Amino acid sequence: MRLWALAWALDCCAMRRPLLGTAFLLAFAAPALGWLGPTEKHADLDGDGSAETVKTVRIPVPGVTDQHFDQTAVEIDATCKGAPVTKRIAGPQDNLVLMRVRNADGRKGRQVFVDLRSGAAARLGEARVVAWRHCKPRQLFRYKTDHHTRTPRGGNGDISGFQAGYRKRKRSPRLDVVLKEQFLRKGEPLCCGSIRKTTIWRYSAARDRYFRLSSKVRYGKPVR
Ligand SMILES: [Ca+2]
Repeated sequence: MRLWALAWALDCCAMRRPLLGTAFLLAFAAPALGWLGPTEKHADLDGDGSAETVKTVRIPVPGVTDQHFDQTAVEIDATCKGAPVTKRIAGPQDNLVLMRVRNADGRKGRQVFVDLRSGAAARLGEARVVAWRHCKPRQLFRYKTDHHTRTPRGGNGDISGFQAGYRKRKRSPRLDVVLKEQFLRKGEPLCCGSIRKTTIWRYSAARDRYFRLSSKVRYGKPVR
């Protein structure tokens, strides 16, 4: 069984296990409970020799006093022309699942990969690859489940989950993004969409962003 097929099998029906491949690194969602505390990373994002900071920030939910329900956004702190600059690059969602800083586009510096989730089972949310160019964030890849890719034939238009992660390319320093979405058939429980769509996104230097390279749909046995 291929790794991602195993991942899908484990992902079904709220069975979630961490799984990490060397050539195929995927983000696996943990249950979303709200704000989980600060996360911070330091890396040279624009390749100018000095480090920027990527951090989570707490976003209060209006009208809700319990801080555990506060949401999470991701920001970059940098120094530009001697002055501090802070820019939001992702969120808010309930919490952060994964934040990495890697070189994905082959240019100088590193990009921020984030996976943020919302909802009781953390099935929905967003994933992004964000570069820092000339003191501004640039969204190289942006996926939100409320703007999912086109529903495959037989789907009811809703998704029950997604996974996003990098995949190495042969003979290239650049990383592809692999997006796996689980679409629901009519009548299927919200946990377990049986239509699985895998979309490969590839970085284009000319466009300075990821573009959709290919999609593949697999129809599993309907869940009843
Ligand atoms: Ca820098």
